[in-house]
Amino acid sequence: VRSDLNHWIQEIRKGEARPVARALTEIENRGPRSRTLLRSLFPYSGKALRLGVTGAPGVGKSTLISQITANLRRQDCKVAIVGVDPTSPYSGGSILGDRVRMQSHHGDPGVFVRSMATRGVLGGLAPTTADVVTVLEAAGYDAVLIETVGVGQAEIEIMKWVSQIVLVLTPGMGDDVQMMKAGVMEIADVFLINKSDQDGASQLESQLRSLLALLPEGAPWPSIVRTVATTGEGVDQLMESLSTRPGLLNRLVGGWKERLASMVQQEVVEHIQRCIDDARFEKMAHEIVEGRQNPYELVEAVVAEVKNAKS
Ligand SMILES: Nc1nc2c(ncn2[C@@H]2O[C@H](COP(=O)(O)OP(=O)(O)OP(=O)(O)O)[C@@H](O)[C@H]2O)c(=O)[nH]1
Ligand SMILES: [Mg+2]
Repeated sequence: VRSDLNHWIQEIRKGEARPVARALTEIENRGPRSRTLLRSLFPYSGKALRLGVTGAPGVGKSTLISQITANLRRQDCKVAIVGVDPTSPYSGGSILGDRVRMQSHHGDPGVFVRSMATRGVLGGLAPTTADVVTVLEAAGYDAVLIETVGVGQAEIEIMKWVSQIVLVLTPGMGDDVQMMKAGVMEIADVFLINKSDQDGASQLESQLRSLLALLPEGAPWPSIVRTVATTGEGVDQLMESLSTRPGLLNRLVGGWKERLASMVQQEVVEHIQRCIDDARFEKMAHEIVEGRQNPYELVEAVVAEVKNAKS
């Protein structure tokens, strides 16, 4: 079993699509081998450009990601694309549409496409994103592009694991921009006005500029870029502005260090829960209630047991 696992890890390290896909499934399901995989792969992670692309349905995120991918491929970067579907635990219609849009990269071994559901283990969401990125980085992808729809709490959680965020808007969204919550505005590194071939791009840009003027003094200034994702116009400028900016997110939404600490904390709790199942905790509570056990002694016994357990 051990050598099977080693073989699997070697295949992932070579960037072979099937073993990588299997590893992601194992992690999404929190399967029995997911921890061992992550532990072995972690040392090889941490090197990719992690880009989050978010925005309302239909603004052109997938088309844009396809263009960004083409741009990165010209620079010989290997690219992994992760589409996060917030609505359904199974691949919904939009994922199917993405398959079509990603067709131009079909058969290119340097591009890996994966969709993920966010529904599932409650609270397990953010660490899962971090874990998915760990696998993809260890598999040698130079860039991980994550598409999410909208900017709800779940998306913000996901975006905590990327280094830069592109918020995609389209002409005519001026009212939405006015309503945008401060928290959302502040996490975007780039405000992208896509579909700039349509009327109203300049108007949206001036609305954005007056809104950004409200950012607190000294706050890093996000850039505004116009694109036409269908033709690729403006994508070079986008790449340029991404390469010259340090990500805003790390400075604004809590620290990276705190995020890692809370991830470790959650892992520790899960580890303990795996060692001692709920039924036993139930039984312990019962015995305490009946006065047959001392809770403080029980805690010490549990801690000792966890210490001796192998993960
Ligand atoms: N005119 C114009 N159409 C565009 C542009 N970018 C994308 N589109 C079109 O907009 C539609 C939606 O594009 P997608 O890339 O699927 O948008 P999305 O944001 O990924 O959509 P969801 O994943 O469903 O939220 C498609 O028909 C695209 O061809 C653009 O710059 N100009
Ligand atoms: Mg899409």
